[in-house]
Amino acid sequence: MITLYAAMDSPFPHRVLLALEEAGATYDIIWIDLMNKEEWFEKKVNPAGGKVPFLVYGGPKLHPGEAPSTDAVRISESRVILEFLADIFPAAHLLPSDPVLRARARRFITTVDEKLIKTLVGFLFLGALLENLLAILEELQAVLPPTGFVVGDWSIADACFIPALVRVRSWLEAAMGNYTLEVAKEGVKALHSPRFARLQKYYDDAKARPSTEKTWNEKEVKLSFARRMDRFYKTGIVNSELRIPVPSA
Ligand SMILES: N[C@@H](CCC(=O)N[C@@H](CS)C(=O)NCC(=O)O)C(=O)O
Repeated sequence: MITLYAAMDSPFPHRVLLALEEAGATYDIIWIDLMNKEEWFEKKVNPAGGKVPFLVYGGPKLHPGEAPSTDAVRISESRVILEFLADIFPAAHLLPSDPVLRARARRFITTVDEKLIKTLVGFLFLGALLENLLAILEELQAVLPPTGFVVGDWSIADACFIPALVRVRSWLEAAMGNYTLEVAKEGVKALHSPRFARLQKYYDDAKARPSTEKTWNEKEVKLSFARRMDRFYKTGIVNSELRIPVPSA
């Protein structure tokens, strides 16, 4: 029995959903509304910050409001969960067997986490320059092989990258975030330009993948993100760890 606690607009649980689909796993999802988080989630399920994703492995079927059984395995942090899934579903090859490719996949994930995610938050909420975001995407593009996914075959490195990439494209196209319409247009134009030709192909391949088709609910993600931006403009809350003075209109 696998249960994933997830939230719609967050790219982190999306990583795990992709890997579960790629593994052909049978699993339950319990959706957490981060804009209106119910107490039970932090109290009974994930006391370490009440963050998603959170995975429960083993134990009986879970319902919202219930605590997982104490003998079930409980794991937080998307990257750790992805490695766990790679271990328990070896036939799915979520990580390649070649140590060099495994190292490359993990290095790529580190760049996504340490650079792309941070820059994306800065761009969406805090006025960071579009060019900063484009520069990181270019850096990631530069290590992609000529064809295929991050290390050739699909791996957990793609699970980490695809949720951020599809969101960047979608949010820029809809000009969602704390930046001007002109900046949004500039971003869309750049991503379709020859500068990002390899990334465009990667994006097309990622979008065509059944795991992405099944898990990328663009309409719902946009609705959820709109609520998040609304909260930001009213309260200055960027995420559970960062709050700034209420931004001026
Ligand atoms: N490093 C964590 C990040 C997870 C994370 O930050 N999740 C956010 C959603 S984007 C969350 O659950 N925040 C709790 C809240 O907003 O209350 C991971 O990779 O799983």
